[in-house]
Amino acid sequence: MIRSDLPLAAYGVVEGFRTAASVNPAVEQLRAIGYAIIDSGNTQSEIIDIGDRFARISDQYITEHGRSTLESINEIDTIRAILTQGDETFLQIAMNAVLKSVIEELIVGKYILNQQNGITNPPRKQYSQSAWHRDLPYQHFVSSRPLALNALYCVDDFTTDNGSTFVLPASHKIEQFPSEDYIRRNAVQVVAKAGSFIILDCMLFHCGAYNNTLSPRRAINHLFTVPYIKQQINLPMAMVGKSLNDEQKAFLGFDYQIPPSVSSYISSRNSQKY
Ligand SMILES: O=C(O)CCC(=O)C(=O)O
Repeated sequence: MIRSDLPLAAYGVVEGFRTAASVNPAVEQLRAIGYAIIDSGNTQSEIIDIGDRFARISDQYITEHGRSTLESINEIDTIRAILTQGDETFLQIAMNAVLKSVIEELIVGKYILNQQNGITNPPRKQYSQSAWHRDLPYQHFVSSRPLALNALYCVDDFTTDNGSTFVLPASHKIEQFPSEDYIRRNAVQVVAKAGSFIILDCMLFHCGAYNNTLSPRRAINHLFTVPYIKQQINLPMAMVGKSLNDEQKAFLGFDYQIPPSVSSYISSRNSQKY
Protein backbone atom coordinates (compact mmCIF):
# COMPACT_ATOMS: atom_id res chain seq x y z
CA MET A 1 0.00 0.00 0.00
CA ILE A 2 1.58 3.30 -1.11
CA ARG A 3 0.76 6.24 1.18
CA SER A 4 -0.85 9.20 -0.57
CA ASP A 5 1.27 11.65 1.49
CA LEU A 6 4.60 9.99 0.52
CA PRO A 7 7.11 12.75 -0.38
CA LEU A 8 8.20 12.50 -4.04
CA ALA A 9 10.01 15.82 -4.59
CA ALA A 10 13.79 15.94 -4.05
CA TYR A 11 16.48 18.64 -3.80
CA GLY A 12 20.24 18.62 -4.28
CA VAL A 13 19.87 15.94 -6.95
CA VAL A 14 21.69 16.38 -10.26
CA GLU A 15 21.42 12.81 -11.54
CA GLY A 16 18.78 10.15 -11.18
CA PHE A 17 18.00 6.69 -12.42
CA ARG A 18 14.29 7.24 -12.91
CA THR A 19 12.88 5.47 -15.92
CA ALA A 20 10.43 7.03 -18.33
CA ALA A 21 6.77 6.48 -17.50
CA SER A 22 6.51 4.19 -20.53
CA VAL A 23 9.16 1.81 -19.15
CA ASN A 24 8.17 -1.05 -16.84
CA PRO A 25 8.73 -0.01 -13.16
CA ALA A 26 10.55 -3.35 -12.72
CA VAL A 27 13.57 -1.77 -14.47
CA GLU A 28 14.17 0.80 -11.72
CA GLN A 29 13.64 -1.77 -9.00
CA LEU A 30 16.08 -4.21 -10.62
CA ARG A 31 18.74 -1.53 -10.78
CA ALA A 32 18.22 -0.53 -7.16
CA ILE A 33 17.58 -3.76 -5.26
CA GLY A 34 18.30 -6.45 -7.86
CA TYR A 35 14.91 -8.14 -8.21
CA ALA A 36 11.37 -7.50 -9.44
CA ILE A 37 8.23 -9.37 -10.47
CA ILE A 38 6.45 -8.89 -13.79
CA ASP A 39 3.33 -10.46 -15.23
CA SER A 40 3.92 -12.52 -18.39
CA GLY A 41 0.45 -11.60 -19.67
CA ASN A 42 -0.41 -15.31 -20.14
CA THR A 43 -4.06 -16.25 -19.71
CA GLN A 44 -5.16 -18.77 -17.08
CA SER A 45 -5.58 -21.48 -19.72
CA GLU A 46 -2.08 -20.77 -21.12
CA ILE A 47 -0.63 -21.01 -17.60
CA ILE A 48 -2.30 -24.41 -17.08
CA ASP A 49 -1.20 -25.59 -20.52
CA ILE A 50 2.45 -24.68 -19.73
CA GLY A 51 2.19 -26.73 -16.51
CA ASP A 52 0.93 -29.75 -18.51
CA ARG A 53 3.72 -29.41 -21.08
CA PHE A 54 6.30 -29.10 -18.30
CA ALA A 55 5.04 -32.35 -16.71
CA ARG A 56 5.16 -34.23 -20.04
CA ILE A 57 8.70 -33.09 -20.81
CA SER A 58 9.86 -33.84 -17.28
CA ASP A 59 8.68 -37.50 -17.62
CA GLN A 60 10.24 -37.79 -21.07
CA TYR A 61 13.56 -36.29 -19.85
CA ILE A 62 13.80 -38.60 -16.81
CA THR A 63 13.07 -41.63 -19.03
CA GLU A 64 15.73 -40.55 -21.53
CA HIS A 65 18.52 -39.78 -19.03
CA GLY A 66 17.59 -42.23 -16.25
CA ARG A 67 16.30 -41.38 -12.76
CA SER A 68 19.21 -43.03 -10.96
CA THR A 69 21.83 -41.26 -13.11
CA LEU A 70 20.15 -37.88 -12.58
CA GLU A 71 19.81 -38.53 -8.84
CA SER A 72 23.43 -39.58 -8.54
CA ILE A 73 24.61 -36.21 -9.93
CA ASN A 74 22.01 -34.12 -8.04
CA GLU A 75 20.22 -33.24 -11.32
CA ILE A 76 16.84 -34.87 -10.69
CA ASP A 77 15.19 -31.46 -10.08
CA THR A 78 16.41 -29.95 -13.36
CA ILE A 79 15.47 -30.26 -17.04
CA ARG A 80 18.48 -28.79 -18.86
CA ALA A 81 17.80 -26.70 -21.98
CA ILE A 82 14.07 -27.41 -21.81
CA LEU A 83 13.49 -25.49 -25.07
CA THR A 84 15.48 -28.16 -26.95
CA GLN A 85 13.20 -30.99 -25.82
CA GLY A 86 10.79 -30.76 -28.77
CA ASP A 87 8.13 -28.29 -27.62
CA GLU A 88 8.16 -24.79 -29.19
CA THR A 89 6.21 -23.31 -26.27
CA PHE A 90 9.40 -23.00 -24.21
CA LEU A 91 11.15 -20.81 -26.77
CA GLN A 92 8.03 -18.60 -26.82
CA ILE A 93 8.19 -18.28 -23.02
CA ALA A 94 11.85 -17.25 -23.22
CA MET A 95 10.96 -14.62 -25.85
CA ASN A 96 8.02 -13.15 -23.88
CA ALA A 97 7.45 -9.55 -25.03
CA VAL A 98 7.16 -7.94 -21.57
CA LEU A 99 10.28 -9.75 -20.36
CA LYS A 100 12.15 -8.70 -23.50
CA SER A 101 11.29 -5.04 -22.95
CA VAL A 102 12.70 -5.16 -19.40
CA ILE A 103 15.89 -7.00 -20.40
CA GLU A 104 16.55 -4.62 -23.27
CA GLU A 105 16.49 -1.68 -20.84
CA LEU A 106 18.97 -3.32 -18.51
CA ILE A 107 21.52 -5.18 -20.62
CA VAL A 108 23.08 -2.58 -22.83
CA GLY A 109 23.70 -3.82 -26.39
CA LYS A 110 23.28 -7.41 -27.49
CA TYR A 111 22.26 -10.26 -25.25
CA ILE A 112 21.57 -13.95 -25.79
CA LEU A 113 19.71 -16.73 -24.06
CA ASN A 114 22.45 -18.50 -22.13
CA GLN A 115 20.34 -21.13 -20.33
CA GLN A 116 16.72 -22.21 -19.99
CA ASN A 117 16.22 -24.90 -17.37
CA GLY A 118 13.02 -26.38 -15.98
CA ILE A 119 13.38 -26.66 -12.20
CA THR A 120 11.25 -28.45 -9.62
CA ASN A 121 11.29 -27.83 -5.89
CA PRO A 122 10.02 -31.23 -4.73
CA PRO A 123 7.52 -31.56 -1.88
CA ARG A 124 9.12 -32.22 1.53
CA LYS A 125 12.54 -33.18 0.20
CA GLN A 126 16.02 -31.71 0.00
CA TYR A 127 16.14 -29.28 -2.98
CA SER A 128 19.25 -28.73 -5.10
CA GLN A 129 18.78 -24.92 -5.22
CA SER A 130 18.22 -24.43 -1.50
CA ALA A 131 21.66 -22.97 -0.76
CA TRP A 132 22.47 -19.30 -1.36
CA HIS A 133 24.18 -18.65 -4.70
CA ARG A 134 24.55 -16.24 -7.57
CA ASP A 135 23.56 -17.31 -11.05
CA LEU A 136 27.03 -16.55 -12.19
CA PRO A 137 28.24 -18.82 -9.38
CA TYR A 138 31.72 -18.53 -7.86
CA GLN A 139 31.91 -14.91 -9.09
CA HIS A 140 32.62 -12.09 -6.65
CA PHE A 141 32.73 -8.98 -8.80
CA VAL A 142 30.08 -6.31 -9.12
CA SER A 143 29.35 -4.40 -12.31
CA SER A 144 27.82 -0.98 -12.86
CA ARG A 145 25.36 -2.51 -15.37
CA PRO A 146 24.09 -6.08 -15.40
CA LEU A 147 26.05 -8.53 -17.55
CA ALA A 148 23.35 -11.11 -17.03
CA LEU A 149 19.79 -11.32 -15.81
CA ASN A 150 17.85 -14.24 -14.64
CA ALA A 151 14.11 -14.74 -15.06
CA LEU A 152 12.21 -17.44 -13.21
CA TYR A 153 8.89 -18.13 -14.92
CA CYS A 154 6.53 -19.38 -12.19
CA VAL A 155 4.79 -22.49 -13.55
CA ASP A 156 2.98 -22.82 -10.20
CA ASP A 157 2.15 -20.18 -7.58
CA PHE A 158 5.26 -19.33 -5.52
CA THR A 159 4.19 -19.19 -1.85
CA THR A 160 5.92 -19.13 1.53
CA ASP A 161 4.55 -22.65 2.15
CA ASN A 162 5.94 -24.19 -1.04
CA GLY A 163 9.41 -22.70 -0.62
CA SER A 164 9.38 -19.70 -2.90
CA THR A 165 12.61 -17.88 -3.69
CA PHE A 166 14.56 -16.00 -1.02
CA VAL A 167 16.63 -12.99 -2.10
CA LEU A 168 19.13 -10.70 -0.40
CA PRO A 169 18.09 -7.27 -1.70
CA ALA A 170 20.89 -5.22 -3.28
CA SER A 171 23.48 -8.01 -2.82
CA HIS A 172 24.30 -7.62 -6.53
CA LYS A 173 26.14 -4.43 -5.52
CA ILE A 174 28.50 -5.97 -2.97
CA GLU A 175 31.20 -8.44 -3.94
CA GLN A 176 31.26 -10.58 -0.81
CA PHE A 177 28.72 -12.98 0.67
CA PRO A 178 27.31 -11.64 3.98
CA SER A 179 27.23 -13.21 7.45
CA GLU A 180 24.50 -15.54 8.70
CA ASP A 181 23.33 -12.79 11.03
CA TYR A 182 22.95 -10.38 8.10
CA ILE A 183 20.99 -13.02 6.16
CA ARG A 184 18.63 -13.58 9.11
CA ARG A 185 17.91 -9.86 9.30
CA ASN A 186 17.71 -9.01 5.59
CA ALA A 187 16.54 -11.99 3.51
CA VAL A 188 13.20 -11.45 1.77
CA GLN A 189 10.97 -14.25 0.48
CA VAL A 190 9.39 -13.36 -2.87
CA VAL A 191 5.85 -14.59 -3.46
CA ALA A 192 4.38 -14.55 -6.97
CA LYS A 193 1.43 -15.98 -8.89
CA ALA A 194 1.82 -18.66 -11.56
CA GLY A 195 2.42 -16.88 -14.86
CA SER A 196 4.75 -14.27 -13.34
CA PHE A 197 8.43 -13.85 -14.00
CA ILE A 198 10.69 -13.17 -11.01
CA ILE A 199 13.59 -11.28 -12.56
CA LEU A 200 16.93 -11.13 -10.75
CA ASP A 201 20.19 -9.40 -11.46
CA CYS A 202 22.36 -12.50 -11.90
CA MET A 203 24.73 -11.33 -9.13
CA LEU A 204 21.93 -11.15 -6.55
CA PHE A 205 22.30 -13.84 -3.88
CA HIS A 206 19.18 -16.02 -3.84
CA CYS A 207 17.98 -19.57 -3.14
CA GLY A 208 14.86 -21.71 -3.05
CA ALA A 209 13.38 -22.71 0.32
CA TYR A 210 11.91 -25.90 1.80
CA ASN A 211 8.67 -26.94 0.10
CA ASN A 212 6.37 -27.84 2.97
CA THR A 213 3.35 -28.73 0.79
CA LEU A 214 2.40 -31.94 -0.99
CA SER A 215 2.83 -30.52 -4.51
CA PRO A 216 5.99 -29.61 -6.43
CA ARG A 217 6.79 -25.94 -7.04
CA ARG A 218 7.93 -25.69 -10.64
CA ALA A 219 9.65 -22.91 -12.57
CA ILE A 220 11.50 -22.28 -15.79
CA ASN A 221 14.73 -20.49 -15.09
CA HIS A 222 16.27 -18.32 -17.81
CA LEU A 223 19.68 -16.76 -17.87
CA PHE A 224 20.19 -13.92 -20.36
CA THR A 225 23.77 -12.75 -20.79
CA VAL A 226 25.96 -10.50 -22.88
CA PRO A 227 27.16 -12.72 -25.75
CA TYR A 228 30.71 -12.96 -24.37
CA ILE A 229 29.66 -15.36 -21.62
CA LYS A 230 29.58 -18.92 -22.96
CA GLN A 231 26.32 -20.83 -22.97
CA GLN A 232 25.91 -23.73 -20.56
CA ILE A 233 24.79 -25.95 -23.45
CA ASN A 234 25.44 -25.00 -27.07
CA LEU A 235 21.90 -23.95 -28.01
CA PRO A 236 22.57 -23.34 -31.74
CA MET A 237 23.88 -26.91 -32.03
CA ALA A 238 21.07 -28.32 -29.90
CA MET A 239 18.49 -26.61 -32.16
CA VAL A 240 19.90 -27.98 -35.42
CA GLY A 241 17.10 -28.98 -37.78
CA LYS A 242 14.52 -26.70 -36.10
CA SER A 243 12.94 -24.03 -38.26
CA LEU A 244 13.92 -20.69 -36.72
CA ASN A 245 13.58 -17.11 -37.95
CA ASP A 246 16.42 -14.54 -37.79
CA GLU A 247 15.23 -13.04 -34.52
CA GLN A 248 15.10 -16.46 -32.85
CA LYS A 249 18.54 -17.34 -34.18
CA ALA A 250 20.06 -14.10 -32.86
CA PHE A 251 18.36 -14.68 -29.49
CA LEU A 252 19.81 -18.21 -29.27
CA GLY A 253 23.34 -17.00 -30.00
CA PHE A 254 23.80 -18.22 -33.58
CA ASP A 255 25.84 -15.05 -34.32
CA TYR A 256 28.33 -15.65 -31.50
CA GLN A 257 29.62 -19.16 -32.01
CA ILE A 258 33.38 -19.66 -31.85
CA PRO A 259 34.72 -19.88 -35.42
CA PRO A 260 36.49 -23.25 -35.79
CA SER A 261 39.30 -21.82 -37.97
CA VAL A 262 40.92 -18.60 -39.18
CA SER A 263 39.23 -19.01 -42.58
CA SER A 264 35.79 -19.30 -41.06
CA TYR A 265 36.52 -16.29 -38.82
CA ILE A 266 37.46 -14.23 -41.90
CA SER A 267 34.38 -15.28 -43.85
CA SER A 268 32.15 -14.70 -40.80
CA ARG A 269 33.27 -11.02 -40.67
CA ASN A 270 30.95 -10.31 -43.62
CA SER A 271 27.91 -11.19 -41.55
CA GLN A 272 29.20 -10.02 -38.16
CA LYS A 273 26.49 -8.36 -36.09
CA TYR A 274 28.54 -6.96 -33.16
O1 LIG B 1 13.72 -22.41 -6.81
C1 LIG B 1 13.95 -21.22 -6.61
O2 LIG B 1 13.12 -20.47 -6.12
C2 LIG B 1 15.30 -20.65 -6.93
C3 LIG B 1 15.93 -21.33 -8.12
C4 LIG B 1 17.37 -20.98 -8.24
O3 LIG B 1 17.99 -20.54 -7.33
C5 LIG B 1 18.07 -21.20 -9.50
O4 LIG B 1 17.54 -21.87 -10.41
O5 LIG B 1 19.20 -20.68 -9.65
